[in-house]
Amino acid sequence: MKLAKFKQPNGLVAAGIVDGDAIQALDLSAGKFEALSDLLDAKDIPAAVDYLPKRDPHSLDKVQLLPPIDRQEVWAAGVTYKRSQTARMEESEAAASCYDRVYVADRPELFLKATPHRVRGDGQELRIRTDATWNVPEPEVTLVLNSRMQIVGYTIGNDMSSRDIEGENPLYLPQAKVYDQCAGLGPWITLSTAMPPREQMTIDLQIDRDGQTVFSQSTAADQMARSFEDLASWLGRDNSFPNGAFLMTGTGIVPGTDFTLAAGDVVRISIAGIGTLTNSIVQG
Ligand code: DO4
Ligand code: MG
Repeated sequence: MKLAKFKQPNGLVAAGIVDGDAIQALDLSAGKFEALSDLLDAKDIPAAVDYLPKRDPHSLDKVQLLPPIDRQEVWAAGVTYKRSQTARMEESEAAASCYDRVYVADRPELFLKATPHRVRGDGQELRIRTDATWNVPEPEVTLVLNSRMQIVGYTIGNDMSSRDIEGENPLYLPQAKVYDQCAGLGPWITLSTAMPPREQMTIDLQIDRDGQTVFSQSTAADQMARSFEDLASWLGRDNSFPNGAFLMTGTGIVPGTDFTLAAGDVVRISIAGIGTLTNSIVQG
C-alpha cells in the first residue's frame, strides 16, 4: 500500500492512496485523523485506510504530489556505507579520523536534517546554497517512523549536501546540510508490509544536464553497515517524536571529487518497492 499527499485538481491538499497510475483522496476526518502523520500512527494502518471513505480517483499525472510530511522532523544518519566513509575522508584531511571512527563505532552519526518547510516533494525544486561551490545529491532509503519509533513505511530521501562547506570544517555540517529546499522526500510512502527485503532494495541515482546523463550509479541497501532498526533505536534514545519522524539512512553513492551539481540539473532517485523521486536543481 502506498500513501501520498497531493494537491487535488480543486486546489485542496489531501492524503491519498496510490494504486498504479491513479490516486484517490482519503477522507481522514472519518477516522478522526487530522493529518497523514496521524494515520501513520494508527495501530493497523491498512485496516484504518480500508475503513476511510475514498473520493473518485485522479490520474497521477494530473495532480501535484507534495512531500508526504506534516509535522515530523527529518533526521539523517551519516557514514553508514563504505563509500560515504571514503568520500568524507577525501573531503577533509583534518576530519578524516572522525569519519573513520564513526563508520565502525557502536553509536551512529545522526543529525537533524530538516523541518517540514525545508522539504520538497516529487517534481519540486531543490536548492544548492549560493555560498557553496561543491554540491551533491545523496540518495537515501528513508524510514518513516511512528511516534513509537516503529518503522511503518519507507520513502525516498535526497540529503542535499555542500561538500566544500562540510570539508572545510566538520563543525560546519549543519550549514552544509540544513537550509531552504535542502531535502527531497517522496514521491510517496510505501508501507513496510509492501516493501521488498533489504537485499532487493536497489538504489539508483541519475543526474541529467541539458538532456544528457552526466552521472549515474547504483547500490543496494544491503551494502549498509548498520540495520534500519539499529538506526531507529539510536534516534529514539532519550528523544521523543510525538508526530513520528523521517530518518534518512545515509548514502552509498557519492560522485567523484570532480563532480558538482549545477542549476538546471535534474536528479532522479529510484528505490525498488517505492518508485522514483525527481527534482530539478536551482541555486539562490
Ligand atoms: O558526516 C557527514 C554526513 C554523512 C552523510 O550525510 C551520509 O553518509 O549520507
Ligand atoms: Mg547523507
